[in-house]
Amino acid sequence: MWPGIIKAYPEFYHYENERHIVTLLEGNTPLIPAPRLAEKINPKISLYLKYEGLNPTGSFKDRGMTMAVSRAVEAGSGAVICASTGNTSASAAAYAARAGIRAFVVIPEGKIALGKLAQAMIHGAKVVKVLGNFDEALKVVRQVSDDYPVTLVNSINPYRLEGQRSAAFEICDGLGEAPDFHALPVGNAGNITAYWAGYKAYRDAGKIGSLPKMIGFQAEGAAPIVRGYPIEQPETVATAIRIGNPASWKKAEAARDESGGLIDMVSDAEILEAYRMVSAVEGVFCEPASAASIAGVIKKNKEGLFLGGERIVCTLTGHGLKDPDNAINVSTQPESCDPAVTCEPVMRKVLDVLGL
Ligand code: AN7
Repeated sequence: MWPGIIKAYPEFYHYENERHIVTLLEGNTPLIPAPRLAEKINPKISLYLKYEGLNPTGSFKDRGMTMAVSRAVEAGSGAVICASTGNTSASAAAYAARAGIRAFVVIPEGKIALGKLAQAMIHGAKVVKVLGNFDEALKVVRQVSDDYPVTLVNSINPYRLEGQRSAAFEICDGLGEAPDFHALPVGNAGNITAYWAGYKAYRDAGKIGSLPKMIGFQAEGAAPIVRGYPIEQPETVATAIRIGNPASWKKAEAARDESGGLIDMVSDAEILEAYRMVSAVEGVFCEPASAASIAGVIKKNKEGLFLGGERIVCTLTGHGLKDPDNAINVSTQPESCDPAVTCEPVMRKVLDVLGL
């Protein structure tokens, strides 16, 4: 049985006492080949989707949270706190519940997807909405965790990124080597940092011979790294990455530069198009922020970055069910009909769509 990332990778995760491990058996997510999507983008590339939406709380955050909450429990902490655009709070709430400790989550009012809010609430976290954005929420929780006995579990907690490295390990295990390119969305910039650290650790352990180029994508309205200055009022439909001053800014730039990669931005329209396309063409439902990785690959392909023959992994960071509102908004709306009166509208639809 898969034991969760800490026990699955004993070479990379040390623990003193097994009883302190808090796990929901996160990790071991599928690396799904995406040939139909590749066909549409560029038939000469091989595309894989690391579907992180299949983690226990529906996002990659669980890989970091098992580490951060385990260490908090080990240190005798009775509470965790985080600021969040949604997924961190869902994960922190679930792992705190699992550990039997308290969770406090601070979220930007009105700007988090419905599923994520539901998760934090049902797991019993104390939720505070701030009339501000993620960056302001992060300032608040840093202050509170400095002054009171609550453990900060945002990605400035180093255990978070240590845990998130495990996704890179799994990809290398699956492919038998590192991919040529690794594409992912960039918000607070922790995940791109963690993946890069993971690939390097795997290479240093002799498990892979080469390293990927890291290609990260921000949303145009929330692209501080691309523009080179913090964004005071970040805006994007991809609320998960609506972040104007990323905590791991410098580390993400280091990952970009050391790997020979890039960090670019994609528009909301490009994000939503990729979001719809991967759902419709591959049957893989991710949240809008996750689709920034695919939108980025599409953009870079148009610019001629891929010569053919490359293996490209896109991390799909969160499950589409987190954000039902956006899914409904970008889709064709269903028609109504009263079967007691006539089945004609349904028949007409079938004939129409199948071209009969
Ligand atoms: C689906 O939950 O920052 O660049 O507070 O939820 O490591 O921040 C979420 C980020 C990408 C960006 N995709 O990752 C939070 C939070 C999804 C996310 C990101 C997030 P980072």
